Formats: sequence, C-alpha cells, structure tokens
Amino acid sequence: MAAYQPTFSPKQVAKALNASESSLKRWCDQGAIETIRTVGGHRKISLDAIRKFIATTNRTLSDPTSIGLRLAPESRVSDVPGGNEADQIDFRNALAAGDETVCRRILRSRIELSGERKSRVADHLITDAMHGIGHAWDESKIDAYQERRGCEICLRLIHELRAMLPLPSPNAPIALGGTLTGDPYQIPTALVELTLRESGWNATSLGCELPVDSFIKAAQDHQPAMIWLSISAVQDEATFFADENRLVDQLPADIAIVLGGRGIPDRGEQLLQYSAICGALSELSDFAQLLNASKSA
Ligand code: B12
Repeated sequence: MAAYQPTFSPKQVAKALNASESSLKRWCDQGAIETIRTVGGHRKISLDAIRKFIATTNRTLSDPTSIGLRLAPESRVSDVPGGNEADQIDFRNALAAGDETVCRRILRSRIELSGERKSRVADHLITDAMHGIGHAWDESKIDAYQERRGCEICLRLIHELRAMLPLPSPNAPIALGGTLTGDPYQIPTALVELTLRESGWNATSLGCELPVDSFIKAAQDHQPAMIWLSISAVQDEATFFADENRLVDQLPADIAIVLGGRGIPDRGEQLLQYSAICGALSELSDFAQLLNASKSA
C-alpha cells in the first residue's frame, strides 16, 4: 500500500459504489476487498483497496464524494469519451475537471498495483484522456481552457514519473528528440522520453518547435545513438520533408532515426529517411531495448 492513505468505513464505501452496506461487509469478509481491522474490530478500507476492487470487478465510483474524492463542478457531468476501464474514466473526468490530485492518485495507484511500467500506465491514462478531451472540445462539450489545463497537468505528471526513475547509467546510450518547427505538441515527446528512459536509454527531449539547424547542433554536441522525431502537426509538407532529410543527411549514418506520431504525412514512408517508424510507444520500447542490447553486445 502507498505511504499514508485515508481509510473508509463499509458504509462510506457502499455509498461510493452504490451498493448496500451488507454487501460491502460480505465482500470484505470474503476477501474481495482488502480490509483492515481496527483494534476495536471495525472494518476499514483504504483507497488502494477500493481502486483494486473497482479495477477487478469493473464497477464504477458512482459517488466519489462519499470517500472524499471531490470533483470540481464542471466535471460532474462529463462528456469526455474514451476507454472503458474504471481508472481511465476516473482519470479523464478528473483531468477535464482540472483535479490534479485525483489524477496523480489514480496514476500512482495503477503503477503500484499493477506493477506495469510507468510509461505504459502514463500512455494508458494520459493518451486516452487527451484524445477524449480533443473529441469533447471538437464537439464543444468542453472548453479550450480545460484542454490547456489538462495538458499542463499531464506534463507535470509525466515529469514527476521521470523524476522517480533512477538516473541513466553513465554508459547508457544517448537519445535526443522532440518536434520540428510548426509542431507545438508537448505531451507525445515527453512520453517518448519517459519510455526510452525506462528502456535503459539516457533520453532527453529537446522540446517542441525546434529549428532543424538546432537539432543538428544538438546531435553534434551530444553524439546520440538515437534521434526521435515526434510528429503531430505538419504545417507545410514540402518544408517538413526537406527539413527532415537535411537533418538526417547531416548526421553520422549509424544514428538510429525513429519517427512516430499521428501527424506523419501520408507520403512520409517514401519521402522521409528513418531507421524505424513506430506506431505506438510499446513498439518504440521493443525497438530501443533491441538496439541497446545490440550496442552493448
Ligand atoms: C492538446 C491539444 C492541442 C494543444 C497542444 C498543447 C501542448 N502543449 O501540447 C494546442 C493548443 C497547441 C493545439 C492546437 C491545435 N489543435 Co490540437 N489537440 C490537442 C489534443 C486535445 C491533445 C494532443 C495530445 O497531447 N494528445 C496526447 C498524445 C500523447 O497522443 P498522440 O498525439 O496520439 O501521441 C501518441 C502516438 O501518436 C505516439 N507518438 C507520438 N509521437 C511519437 C513519437 C515517437 C518516436 C513514437 C514512437 C510514438 C509517438 O505515442 C503517443 C502516445 O501513445 C488533440 C486530441 C488528440 N487526439 O490527441 C487535439 C487535436 C490534435 N488538435 C486538433 C486541432 C484541430 C488543433 C488546432 C487546428 C486548433 C485551432 N483551431 O487552433 C490547433 C493546431 C495547432 C498546430 N500548430 O498544428 C485536432 C486535429 C484534427 C486533425 N484532423 O488533424 C485534434 C485531434 C482535436 C480534435 N479532435 O479535433 N492542440
């Protein structure tokens, strides 16, 4: 269980789950919900135990307020679509509401409970939520400020996860990446950095809208074994193809060039130069581990 957590009575949890108190007590006694007994013999339930129960039984938190999870007013009716898992739904709603504390709690408990990689959990919750927020914004169901605020929260959470990782080992291969001029999307490149760090790379995102000459300078200064480009928005395809080709032409031939992102233009496969185009972060993780192993072999 995580450090300190508040605990709740079966009555409070029953209300939160829209179940009867007697069912709740039965689930406690059957071991379906991890239960703590007080000195006086009363049942107490932690937030982690509630979350685990929700995740394994596909229940939803009908009344979060009864266990102190207060959502901001604008989230009480949420129109943010996305994945069906309980923690995805809770995370999306909290993100749309700007409730950073709840978002952090959901992210951290999933990491602790599932034992999955941090980058994988971040992708599972953050990518889903931001896609949903994009939809909801497109349909005027949420406002632009909620989208921008959601971005800020996600970036903070990703950076916190990165800070929880051990420092890269001194002989870890270097990876640099980011987005080129015209592409303002910050979250994908931050997730790539997290994924590569968890795969044993000394990865640094250079951020967004980097002029190609500066990308080339960074490569000369740091001699990475990998450069990634996250491509979410391309303003002018001809300029983008020319910039990308110029970047690759200026780099030593043994640097792996990895491209990814939903904005790769249709003709990208023919007109861009690359070692790999990865559709998903899991593919990047596999590719990076393979490359790392072959370099240290
Ligand atoms: C936040 C956001 C913005 C913010 C970004 C701010 C910031 N600080 O990053 C700002 C305000 C800049 C913005 C602006 C605009 N936006 Co916008 N935006 C979004 C939103 C809601 C989330 C983007 C995001 O972070 N997603 C989360 C990331 C993690 O998901 P992802 O991009 O799919 O990345 C995954 C994979 O692609 C892959 N990946 C990505 N890069 C890489 C790299 C490598 C190496 C690898 C291996 C993998 C990989 O891994 C990631 C994780 O799984 C999207 C909705 C959406 N569907 O994403 C709309 C969205 C992209 N925006 C949209 C629009 C219309 C706009 C604007 C035109 C709005 C306007 N009228 O001004 C402008 C255009 C800006 C521009 N210059 O292009 C549309 C695009 C529609 C289209 N068909 O292209 C979307 C889809 C919203 C919608 N449903 O309508 N936007």
